[in-house]
Amino acid sequence: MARFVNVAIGQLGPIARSETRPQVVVRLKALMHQASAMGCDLIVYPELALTTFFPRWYMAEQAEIDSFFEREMPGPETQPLFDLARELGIGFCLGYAELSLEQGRAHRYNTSILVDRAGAIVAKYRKVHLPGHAEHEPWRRFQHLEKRYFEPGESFDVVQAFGGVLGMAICNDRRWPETYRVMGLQGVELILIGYNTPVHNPPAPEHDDLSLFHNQLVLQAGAYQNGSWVVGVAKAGIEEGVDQIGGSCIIAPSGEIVAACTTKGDEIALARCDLDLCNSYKRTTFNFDVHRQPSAYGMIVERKGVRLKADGTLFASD
Ligand code: CDT
Repeated sequence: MARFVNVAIGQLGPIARSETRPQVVVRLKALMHQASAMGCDLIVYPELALTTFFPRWYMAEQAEIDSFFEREMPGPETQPLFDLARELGIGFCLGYAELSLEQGRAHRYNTSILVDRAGAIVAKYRKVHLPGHAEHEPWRRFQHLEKRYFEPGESFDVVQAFGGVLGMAICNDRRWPETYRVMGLQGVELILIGYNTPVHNPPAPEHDDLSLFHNQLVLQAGAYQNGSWVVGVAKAGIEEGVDQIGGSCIIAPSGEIVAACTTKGDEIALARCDLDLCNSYKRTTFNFDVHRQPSAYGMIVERKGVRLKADGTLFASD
């Protein structure tokens, strides 16, 4: 029996700092209604979808920082989204800032959850690759303080849901081949990735003109090299003076873009994802059991950064 998942991109335009959770949830619900009316099984929202992208500001007061975090999920302000999902029978993937109390200690993560058609959370992912910096750097036009405000997550797990094997990643994770491969090794068939990507990266302004290209490049490569569907969803547009890329799209296991948003505002785009299209890639070119050579890949996990030989010319082998 064919395994189709009708997936909607739930792209968001900018969220102002003054916008409240209930106001944002109204926007998320409007997109969910559209997705449901178009027969979708699942809608994917961006990273940190309940507030503005707050790591762009240095904040000294913990109480102010914590005002951007959710202490419970669902909480009173997000419950209406879960209720609508259950009523419409549609699943969703949502990014938010998570404040979790573990053995009396507060931990803060950049998190995504996967919610099934019954409104139950079936998977949670905490962002592993936190970009940016940990200290205030006033020379930048805007900050990127994810390393200050979040702890990194620890794993890329997958879950059986929506008739297939699903995984999540968040924004900067999509630039790293390890993200996709760890899930690929668990048989992932559909990877959901929300993002907030400024056009301008202060330490590397020479990349600015390439920001949309790099987005597509990594999403397409990750899909093809692991024989998986990939869904990339932006929070786009000029948010508090910072221009963020759009470019939300759905990539087939062939690496082809099959659906894409065309604006930088709240917008839906859809694809009928046949999970069985993964099979020919997973069984042939990327049959990992047959073709991978893990004994040649030791450095991937043994080494974090580049090390040169003493003469500085060749990579060391140990
Ligand atoms: N949110 C996020 O991870 N954004 C980063 C910006 C990189 S520049 C510090 C990204 O990789 O898109």
